Amino acid sequence: MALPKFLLLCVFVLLGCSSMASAAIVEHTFNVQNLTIGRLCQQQVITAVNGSLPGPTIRVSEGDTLVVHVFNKSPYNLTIHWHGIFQILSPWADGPSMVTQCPITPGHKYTYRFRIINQEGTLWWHAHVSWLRATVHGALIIRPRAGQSYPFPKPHKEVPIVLGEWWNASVVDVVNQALATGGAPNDSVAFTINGKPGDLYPCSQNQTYKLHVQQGKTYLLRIINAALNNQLFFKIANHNLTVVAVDAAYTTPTVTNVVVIAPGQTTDVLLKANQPVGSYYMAAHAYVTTPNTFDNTTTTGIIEYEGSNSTAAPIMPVLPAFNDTPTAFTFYSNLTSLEFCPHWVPVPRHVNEHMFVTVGLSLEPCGANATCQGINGQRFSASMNNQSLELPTSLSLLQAFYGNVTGVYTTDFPNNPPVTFDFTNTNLTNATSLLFAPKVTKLKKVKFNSTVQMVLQNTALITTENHPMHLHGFDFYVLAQGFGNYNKTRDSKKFNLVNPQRRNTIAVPDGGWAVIRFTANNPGVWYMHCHLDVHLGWGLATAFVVENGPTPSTRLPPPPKDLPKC
Ligand SMILES: *[C@@H]1O[C@H](CO)[C@@H](O)[C@H](O)[C@H]1NC(C)=O
Ligand SMILES: *[C@@H]1O[C@H](CO)[C@@H](O)[C@H](O)[C@H]1NC(C)=O
Ligand SMILES: *[C@@H]1O[C@H](CO)[C@@H](O)[C@H](O)[C@H]1NC(C)=O
Ligand SMILES: *[C@@H]1O[C@H](CO)[C@@H](O)[C@H](O)[C@H]1NC(C)=O
Ligand SMILES: *[C@@H]1O[C@H](CO)[C@@H](O)[C@H](O)[C@H]1NC(C)=O
Ligand SMILES: *[C@@H]1O[C@H](CO)[C@@H](O)[C@H](O)[C@H]1NC(C)=O
Ligand SMILES: *[C@@H]1O[C@H](CO)[C@@H](O)[C@H](O)[C@H]1NC(C)=O
Ligand SMILES: *[C@@H]1O[C@H](CO)[C@@H](O)[C@H](O)[C@H]1NC(C)=O
Ligand SMILES: *[C@@H]1O[C@H](CO)[C@@H](O)[C@H](O)[C@H]1NC(C)=O
Ligand SMILES: *[C@@H]1O[C@H](CO)[C@@H](O)[C@H](O)[C@H]1NC(C)=O
Ligand SMILES: *[C@@H]1O[C@H](CO)[C@@H](O)[C@H](O)[C@H]1NC(C)=O
Ligand SMILES: *[C@@H]1O[C@H](CO)[C@@H](O)[C@H](O)[C@H]1NC(C)=O
Ligand SMILES: [Cu+2]
Repeated sequence: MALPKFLLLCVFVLLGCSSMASAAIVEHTFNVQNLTIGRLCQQQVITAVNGSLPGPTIRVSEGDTLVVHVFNKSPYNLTIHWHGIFQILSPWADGPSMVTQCPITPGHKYTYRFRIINQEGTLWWHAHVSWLRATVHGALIIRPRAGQSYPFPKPHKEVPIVLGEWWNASVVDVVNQALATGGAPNDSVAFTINGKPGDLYPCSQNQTYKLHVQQGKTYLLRIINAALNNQLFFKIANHNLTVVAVDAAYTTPTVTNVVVIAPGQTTDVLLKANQPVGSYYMAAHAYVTTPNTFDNTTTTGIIEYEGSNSTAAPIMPVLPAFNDTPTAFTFYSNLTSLEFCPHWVPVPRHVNEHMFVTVGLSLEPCGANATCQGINGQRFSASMNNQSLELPTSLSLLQAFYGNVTGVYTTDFPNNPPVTFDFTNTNLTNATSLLFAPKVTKLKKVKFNSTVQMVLQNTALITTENHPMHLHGFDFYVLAQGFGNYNKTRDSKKFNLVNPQRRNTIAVPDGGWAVIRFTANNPGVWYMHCHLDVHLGWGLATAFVVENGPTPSTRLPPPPKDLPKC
């Protein structure tokens, strides 16, 4: 890509003198309730917000305060997470069930209230209990505050592209059945673009997302992967895309013809309508490397140029093979952050906490009366450093931290795995002595403002797999990533300490590793977990307990009066 050199740094414009415009309070009401919708030749009852799938798009400007009144009129316990929001001194609004709050029980309400500062771009909101986020989700778009602009030419239009995953069943039933049997849950039957499967699926001709474009104009697509359990390749026939941001952090503009996106991640791309007038498919299917069965279907939407013959068949892109790890790795590893943009911060140089954390699948011993349909007659589990997280049931972790309540969690999450072995050697896939992970509630406690570096190392236990690891409350820098076992001497030389990509969710390479670094400058309890819901439910998670700082403005505030009780 032959971009002028200056474009590789942040170039932004201050327009006029209106940058002092006062921050607004943006208020929404979420009615969360049953919605019956027709998909794939049948009627299905789903849980949805305000009667739509995806739910409402929230638009704010950086500096605004967002207030969302959530009325749970669904039959399920519910919480909402504001994925990627820093929640500075507002951890009570973060949302993961039993981590920062007890769930909102059916018939009750809770108001999430928080200020959005020092971040802009595409984020999203979703349910954070059971598998409800499959249908309870939507875009959360943070624009630059008044008087500021994007570090790229203003697009003609901005379009959220929410990628989802569909079951012809209640998703709560699907996960509950898996948890009851100890086996893997049923695969989904479709992927969706803005709630619609697209015309490759039966009965879906009129359920195909369509984007009308004008030749010569540029569109900002804000792509969100809201799928539960699958990373996705996304492509538009005959068009290149320019990546300008990921996870609400600007990137060096990078031209690509394919996007790979993991659940939890967002990718902002510029689409230039520079092709002959016509219709072009956008399409997505899974990026999967495990030997298991998976949803191998393809979702489509249509880019239709003004003046095109809409009865002609759109041109279809050729998606990478499902297991095309080289393409995924090239895309993921080539991104860098755009230096000196608004909200950009230099990489912290001094590390206080060095952690080496294995991530992967595990087993839970088959209990006396349990059904055990995992492998080897046991139950599936998943773990970090061989600890499989079990959430409390009577008090959230954050309430326990705030109230000094003992017996809810311990702070002995280990900085290293209990055994060092050849982590990615597939000969050890079935090594019984390494497979079983205890069910515990071990968290990692860190001092306020300390800098944490974590090597995330995938294991080959049961199977290697690309796990998208998400951290609540903070963005981290991704210093390096690679395949095989991380080697400190060799791989620390590869660290990008100048302009590494900044994210809240990192897809740790299949059978490989990634090194992340962040400064824990916000007190609270911050969940860290795999964003494949199947693995989250199996315990691939822990949390950081970030202690209070020295001043009133660095201490955890009391909970809001309406915080749900267990
Ligand atoms: C919502 O849907 C569930 C599952 O189909 C059903 O059990 C429940 O009765 C419905 N609730 C309402 C209020 O319609
Ligand atoms: C969509 O198509 C189906 C048949 O495939 C039809 O039953 C349904 O009424 C159509 N819906 C709309 C909104 O046109
Ligand atoms: C896409 O980018 C590649 C590499 O820069 C270039 O060779 C190709 O012509 C571009 N395609 C379109 C449709 O612009
Ligand atoms: C990596 O990104 C840069 C722009 O930052 C681009 O010039 C280069 O072609 C990309 N390389 C690959 C292999 O995609
Ligand atoms: C998807 O999987 C099914 C069943 O395993 C198989 O019959 C079908 O050919 C596969 N489709 C694609 C596109 O790979
Ligand atoms: C539109 O496309 C259809 C199918 O390819 C063709 O039959 C028809 O003549 C076209 N109409 C125009 C106005 O080009
Ligand atoms: C297994 O079932 C028996 C009979 O219902 C019961 O007495 C026993 O407590 C159960 N054991 C466990 C571990 O649940
Ligand atoms: C928790 O303990 C800290 C330090 O001992 C103390 O300052 C704080 O007041 C206690 N909080 C509660 C709610 O008891
Ligand atoms: C796996 O085991 C086979 C046979 O025991 C051996 O030849 C091979 O070198 C092993 N692979 C690794 C990566 O250790
Ligand atoms: C591990 O065990 C499973 C059966 O439990 C078997 O299918 C698989 O081939 C084994 N894998 C290796 C690498 O030995
Ligand atoms: C956090 O640490 C940095 C240096 O690492 C320091 O500049 C900053 O003032 C500290 N912040 C607070 C609130 O203590
Ligand atoms: C819903 O939440 C309440 C309050 O925490 C809890 O008692 C109940 O067991 C939960 N129900 C389910 C199905 O998890
Ligand atoms: Cu995972």
